[in-house]
Amino acid sequence: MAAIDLESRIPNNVDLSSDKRLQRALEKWQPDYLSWWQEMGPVGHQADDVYLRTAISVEAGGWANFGYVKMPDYRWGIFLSKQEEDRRIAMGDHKGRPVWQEVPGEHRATLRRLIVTQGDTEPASVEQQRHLADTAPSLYDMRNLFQVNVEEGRHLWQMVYLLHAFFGREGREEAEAMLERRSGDADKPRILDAFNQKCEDWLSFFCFTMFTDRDGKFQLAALAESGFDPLARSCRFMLTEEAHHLFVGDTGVDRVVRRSAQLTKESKNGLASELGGVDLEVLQKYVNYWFSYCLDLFGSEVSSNASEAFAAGLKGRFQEEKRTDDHVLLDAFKTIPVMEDGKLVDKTFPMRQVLNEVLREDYRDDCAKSVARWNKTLASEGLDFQLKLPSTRFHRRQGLYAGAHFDPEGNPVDDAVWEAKRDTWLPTAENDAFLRRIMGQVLEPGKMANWIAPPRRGIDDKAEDFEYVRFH
Ligand code: BYC
Ligand code: FE
Ligand code: FE
Repeated sequence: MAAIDLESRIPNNVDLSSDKRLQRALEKWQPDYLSWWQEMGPVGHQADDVYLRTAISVEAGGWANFGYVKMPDYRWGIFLSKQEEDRRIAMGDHKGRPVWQEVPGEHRATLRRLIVTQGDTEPASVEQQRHLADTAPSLYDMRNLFQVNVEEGRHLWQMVYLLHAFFGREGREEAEAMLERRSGDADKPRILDAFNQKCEDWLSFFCFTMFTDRDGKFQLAALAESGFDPLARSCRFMLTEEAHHLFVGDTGVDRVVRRSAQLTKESKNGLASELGGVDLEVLQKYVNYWFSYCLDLFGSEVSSNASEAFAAGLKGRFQEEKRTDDHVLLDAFKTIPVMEDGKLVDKTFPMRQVLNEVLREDYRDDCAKSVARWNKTLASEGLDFQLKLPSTRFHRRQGLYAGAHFDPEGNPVDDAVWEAKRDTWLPTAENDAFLRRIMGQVLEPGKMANWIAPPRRGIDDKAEDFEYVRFH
């Protein structure tokens, strides 16, 4: 593996200096990226010193290097995890053959589409989160927001490297287009729906990092199994950073849950909102909203795209190599309920056609573990309220269930029931407005907004009143 080159304009471990054409092309993209960051990155804090970690090596611990950095000076680099010797394709029609170090010609279009879709989500999330510092509940949280933002920026670099290095002129054009699309823009939206939704309050931010970044975990894990080795190695390293994003979301929701429980108990009528907190029923609605949008990110239950990507060895299942089946899946089947004449009827499909659903179920089970932890928090505060994940059929915009309405238990309901109930299942404009009212910015080191409990410990073991952001 190439040594880490931290001195060059683009820190990397891909031996960029030995490929002058590629290096020049990426150095040409770099100022465009930086202008995008200035224009669409965190608003109002580009000159502040933020206590950030920067990836400087792919060795254990080498990616957790802490220090004060102004965000535009963050060293966005390209890091691939170590090359595995004699690595073989783990699944599909080419199973057992050596992995590719170059793009296999016949799979070029499929691979490009996967990389572009992955890449597009990274800047999209930065755009969605750009105003959140204005209402940060503490310096600790503001710092975590910025950490997530700079790392999503680095994830874009990682995909842009692959496009530039392996896809020629088309790849360079795709890299430019990454900086032209805008989250929520009517004319040039981001590719996937959840990345065009507003994320303007901190409960939404925690749900986003809990549920949307978790889609990232599962998609990256599936691409980490890719037979296209540079993609697999990119995703493997990105996953190490992703763990912190998930921590921010999972513990963020948990802290809201704890505080809501406390305020519920203290209030006269058993409503946290009386004391400026988030009611647990309202919290449940945000869980419903973000979980359902994120389920859509897995694509349709029955998908020929997914089937082809698996057959070609480009995208595996979650932890493909740990599974004990044949990894070819030509003799495997899966039964899924489909809608027929307004009723759910079980239908059996060849396994390769329903791999999006297989990944979505693994994702759902992972989400359920966090919900169980939040419910433990509620119990430890003495409340018997329980949060629940809705059915994977609830409020879907993509796939088999998109055309019909379902209640959170997954039962089909007609339009009238849906209209009557939707405001009890999903956030309303009033809920959004209430969150905006209670969420004011808190800048004093060690202080925490009223609606959220403090974290268990600081970042990098810092004391509670550590100055995670120094303002200029
Ligand atoms: N919104 O066969 P189908 C992350 C389109 S998150 C809009 O059902 P397929 C991160 C689809 O593109 C991880 N459109 O789906 C998290 C297709 O369009 P075309 C991101 C959608 O292809 C937080 C058509 O519908 N990575 O990293 O099997 C912060 C039929 O598609 C949606 C990836 O997604 C949707 N939700 O699966 C920062 C990995 N769903 O081509 C970062 C790469 C589907 O017919 N992407 N469509 O025009 C993929 O593996 C696949 O493209 C998908 C879709 C899983 C997304
Ligand atoms: Fe990412
Ligand atoms: Fe992330």
